[in-house]
Amino acid sequence: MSDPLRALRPWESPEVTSWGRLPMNALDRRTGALPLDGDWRFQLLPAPDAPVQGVWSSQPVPGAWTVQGTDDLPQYTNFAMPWGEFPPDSPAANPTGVYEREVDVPAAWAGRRIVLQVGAAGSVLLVHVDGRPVGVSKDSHLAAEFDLSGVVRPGGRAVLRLTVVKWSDASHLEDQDQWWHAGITRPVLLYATDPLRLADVTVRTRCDGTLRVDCQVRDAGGALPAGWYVTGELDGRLLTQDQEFERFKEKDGRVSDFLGEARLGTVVADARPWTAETPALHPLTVRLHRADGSVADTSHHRVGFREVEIRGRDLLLNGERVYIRGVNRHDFHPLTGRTVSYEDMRADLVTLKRFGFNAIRTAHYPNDPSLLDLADELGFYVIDEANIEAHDHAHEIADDPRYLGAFVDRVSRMVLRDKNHPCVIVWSLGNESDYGANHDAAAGWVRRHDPTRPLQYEGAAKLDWADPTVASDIACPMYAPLEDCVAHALSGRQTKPLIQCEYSHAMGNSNGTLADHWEAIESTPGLQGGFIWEFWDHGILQRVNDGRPAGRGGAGLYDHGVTTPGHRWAYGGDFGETIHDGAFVADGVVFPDRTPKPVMFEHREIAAPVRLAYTGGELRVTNHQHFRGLDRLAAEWRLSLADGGTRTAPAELPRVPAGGSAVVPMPFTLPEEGGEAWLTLRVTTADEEAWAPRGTEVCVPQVRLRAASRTVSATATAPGPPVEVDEDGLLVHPLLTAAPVLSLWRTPTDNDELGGMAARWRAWGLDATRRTLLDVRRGNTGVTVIAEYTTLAGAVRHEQVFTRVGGGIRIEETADLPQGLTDVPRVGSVFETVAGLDVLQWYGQGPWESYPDRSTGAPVGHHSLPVDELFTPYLRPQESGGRHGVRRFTLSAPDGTGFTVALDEPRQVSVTRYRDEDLAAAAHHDELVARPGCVVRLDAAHRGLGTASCGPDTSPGHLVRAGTHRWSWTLRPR
Ligand code: IPT
Repeated sequence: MSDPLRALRPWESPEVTSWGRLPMNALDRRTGALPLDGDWRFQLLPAPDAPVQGVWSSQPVPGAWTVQGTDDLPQYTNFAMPWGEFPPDSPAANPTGVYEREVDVPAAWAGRRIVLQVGAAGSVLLVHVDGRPVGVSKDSHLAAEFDLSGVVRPGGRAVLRLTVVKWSDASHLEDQDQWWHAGITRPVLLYATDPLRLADVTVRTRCDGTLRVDCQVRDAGGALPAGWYVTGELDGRLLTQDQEFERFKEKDGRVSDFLGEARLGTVVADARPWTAETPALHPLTVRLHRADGSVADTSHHRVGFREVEIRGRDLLLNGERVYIRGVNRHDFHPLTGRTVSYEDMRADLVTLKRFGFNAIRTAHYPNDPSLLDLADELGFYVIDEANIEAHDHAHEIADDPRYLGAFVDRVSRMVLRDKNHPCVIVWSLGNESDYGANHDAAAGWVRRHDPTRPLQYEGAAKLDWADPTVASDIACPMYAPLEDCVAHALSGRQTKPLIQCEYSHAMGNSNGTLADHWEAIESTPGLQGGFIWEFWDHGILQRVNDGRPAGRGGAGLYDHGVTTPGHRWAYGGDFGETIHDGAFVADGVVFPDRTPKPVMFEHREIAAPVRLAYTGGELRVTNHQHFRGLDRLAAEWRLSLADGGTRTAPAELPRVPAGGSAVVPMPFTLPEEGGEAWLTLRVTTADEEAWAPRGTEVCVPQVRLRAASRTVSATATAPGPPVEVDEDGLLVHPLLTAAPVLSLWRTPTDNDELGGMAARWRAWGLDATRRTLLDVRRGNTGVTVIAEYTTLAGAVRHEQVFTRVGGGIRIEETADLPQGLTDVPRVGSVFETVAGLDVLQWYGQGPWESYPDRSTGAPVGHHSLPVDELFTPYLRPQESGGRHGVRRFTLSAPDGTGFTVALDEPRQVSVTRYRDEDLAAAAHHDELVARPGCVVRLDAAHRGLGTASCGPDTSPGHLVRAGTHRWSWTLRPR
């Protein structure tokens, strides 16, 4: 083969991490560059050594060809490799994209150094210019630069060819839990510099205002560039150059490889420190001058004064132990795969900010560089993770010397790129790759190069959370049981901060017990937070008719988490893949279009910057932030009375510093009557914030001012027509199309399925219990119906006592679950209504969906929503739409007809358009057909959600056990 790059077969050589590639640096060369984005000529070869044909199509750059009309479609696997070859091999069938275009090199670049930057391409990139081999690069999530000076001619036209090989030895290091894609996924550009140039700039700060800027200067000219110097300007203030030296070898007035270094510094007495709450950035300009003072090169930075330190078992930010309220984030978009725009990334961060998150782990590779710019600006603590996940072959690779270079290369290049971002507080060596010498080599490089930040690696930390010798300064387990974390913190053995790198798996209807985690974190020294898995549900928008990704043409074909007809959110297996991991790719806190799932509201409240307490008749407001006062927040009081509606009053937040609290006057006098009373402080932004307009709701802390008076529920029987039951003992009611019967089933959530509970419940037959009527006893004021429900773990006796009460019917129910039936999904009633009852009003927790172990963030109050908006459209249909702590609800039609149900105590209730069998029959949300009436479920007990799809189940207190369950409710016309 004539092409030497392809002849070398770099796709099967782990030792080859690059060839002809320039070193990574922290300079942003985008300004003044020539963007090469847009349509490129394209052809997809079946293998990297297949001949290039004369026939071209076109592909947009940046973009993944897997979602842009080719036959090579996305494939989802968690950690299984999509093919069987062992490392370092890859399959012979290996889609290879050849991208080509002409470039007109500006004539004005004569005499300058010309560099090509490819933002990201993978898994292997080969670069040719005018048929000439220029370079090779691996690492699908970092940029590669190539020096084209002398290769292209200023004023001339060059043909640029970028060949992207999909599978390689490097794929074994990129085995992350996400879709497999291929293409040139970040922008491509050409830029020019003076031969004398800044090669890198390293910014270091302390929170006392100390600034140190280390500049590396190189010259490509060959002659000694004597007399150069650098200057710096921070917020308009000049920095002084206090050190300078040069390293090079000179011979006959020529230098081999000139390297000059200069240090700039200052102490900014009034520096505003950078924190996630107060992300103050100071503009810094660094200029490289020639001897005559003219400027050869300039670089711009934004400096955040901050310091990270581990002291004992605390991670300190500017000396303060900050809680890490994190999420794992992938670069993801439902139309473009892993190509993400600045606006999209900004929207991600704005969403996170509005829901109380302050930290991001860039799972599991360096994210798009703009993400870090935005994190600096909006305020997030970032764990920057290298692109190493050898999951399927972790054990073979971690110690394989053929991969040693790749480990050091991937980690060091990330650090070199991102070191100046104040947002980056911790480096991560990667994910789920066992632990071996290759990790220690990379860790050694990081510790030497950047002693200002801790590093972490779960694979090393997990051996022993306290071992100081392993390559992890943080104990960063994943999905550790909360009891284990607490026990470690209390053991006296803890040596490192404990911050879970992944916890609370958000697959489907999930994140049960999140509040328990935070209660423990906020009360246990040594526990400091964690990163929820994960931000995105990675559903790719797919056309149902031809099974193709909708691609960029799908813009606007979804809304509020739901696709428009003819489309669906594809997950694993939907593109015809045989090896896949199904809906495990849909495990985020937002839908594929970034619509927040209900857990986001739970998180927002758990992270509330303002807390409310009511004890001993005293109302106390606490500022729960680390650095800010309450001055940029506004608030309003809301009083919710069980029997008296809602009242509001303006609230004045006390002027207390971070961590401070104050007693505030009670804003309302409670009426004598009215039963239960709840006081809510609705906190909003008082000013325009970078992440939210003024008036955006921030949290709604709530306290109970008065408990419900335990008046024995309206027992007074009333005269009237007798309660009617049919020959099967089923209630006959004009508004009900299916009478209330016992339900022991919920359509399994992803947690129920993957945690193995659903299989047990099915084995017991809970999804298909058979009801046998045992007895019907009619009395003066009512009827008693006794039935038996058969399960394979024993029969359940169910009794319903129907009594005529003032204007309605009271239903007292008892279910006796035999001992074999312990841990069932629910015990409760289910019935169906006539069509037309389209609005639900309720007094209880809301307005968003809540479950027994995910109900901290749903305040008690009077809520109202159309029935169609109650159901949460999880990608794979499952139990959803529940509301916790419901005391009373009304279903009504526009003409005012309908009925009200009053419950004996706060209960789990759901009103949806779907029976369990409807949900079970649908694999995707778009397959569901809404019934005209409502399916109403009200529960004596409902199992917690937990997170067992990957991690701990719900807590024992949220299991539904065997024994006798009693509940009662009244049904009255509206
Ligand atoms: C863990 C992975 O790190 C993450 O990428 C994701 O797969 C997550 O689980 C589950 O969605 S690995 C798991 C085997 C603990």
